[in-house]
Amino acid sequence: MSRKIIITCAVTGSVHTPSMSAHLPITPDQIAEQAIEAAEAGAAILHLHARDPKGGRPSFDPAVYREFLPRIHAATDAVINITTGGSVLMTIEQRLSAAFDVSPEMASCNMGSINFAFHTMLDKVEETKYDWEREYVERTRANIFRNTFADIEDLLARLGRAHDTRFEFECYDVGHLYNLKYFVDRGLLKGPLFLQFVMGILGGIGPDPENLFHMKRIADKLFGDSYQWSVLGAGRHQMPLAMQAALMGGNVRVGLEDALSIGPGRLATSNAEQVRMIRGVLESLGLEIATPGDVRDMLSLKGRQQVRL
Ligand code: KMH
Ligand code: ZN
Repeated sequence: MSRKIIITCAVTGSVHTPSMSAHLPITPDQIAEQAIEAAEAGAAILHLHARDPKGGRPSFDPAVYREFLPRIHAATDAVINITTGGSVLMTIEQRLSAAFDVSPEMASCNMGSINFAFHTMLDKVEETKYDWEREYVERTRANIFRNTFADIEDLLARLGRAHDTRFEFECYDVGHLYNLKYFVDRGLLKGPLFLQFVMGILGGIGPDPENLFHMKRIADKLFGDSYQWSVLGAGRHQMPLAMQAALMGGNVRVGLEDALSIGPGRLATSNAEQVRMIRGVLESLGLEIATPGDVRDMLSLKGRQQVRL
């Protein structure tokens, strides 16, 4: 039997702003429509953030999440994965509020504090659509994306153990693998683990192919064969790193949260376009695409009936 590969689609995120691409979903309708289309195209996991419908700022408001999550839940079988990273301007409690409200099958868990900077992203945009955009990206120059050991321990207890939510463990550098091992050794989380190697963020590990080999080598050493892994390459590194991951036995994450383009100089017109592109590549390599049901088995998820939607 051929290996089944998980496609995660990260639909909108909090890095990009509306002026960077007209195709970035902002309103609840747009987020729901693009997420549903991405699931139909083959994404088994949908990683979701919310945005203020007026102006597109990242939002933590559970009420805004509730304007699109029930529609996605009703229209697809996809595993809903809610961010706990939120955005650079949110407090830790704000970042967690939607996940506590919805009790999802999966949520992100960021494995360490880093400089997470994207202050150059609007350099080539002459005029922004909204006032907040320039100040927002500029603030990331001095920002620390906070995920201390205490923060992570709290998240594992209050969401992992209390809600039986499993995590997409986002590892932005090799040290984050050791941080995860610290929690595994203390029995603070349940397997099977799902690691997301995040590559190409300014402040994290670079998007070089040899870094992916190294991350994988160290993860093998720390976790043996008791983990699943995936790669998220930022910007133009998205597709090349996804292809490398697939060839190395890993899973892939695409979506407009991480990259707005679909090729040199060409904006993706939707999340589904990226999903269809990587799916075509994977199938041409003889790989089978995991269904949401496969993912529930592979990651021992609690099931969609347990989600409060
Ligand atoms: N956009 C990714 C690089 C989260 O949502 O928790 C970071 C991310 C964090 O996905
Ligand atoms: Zn995210």
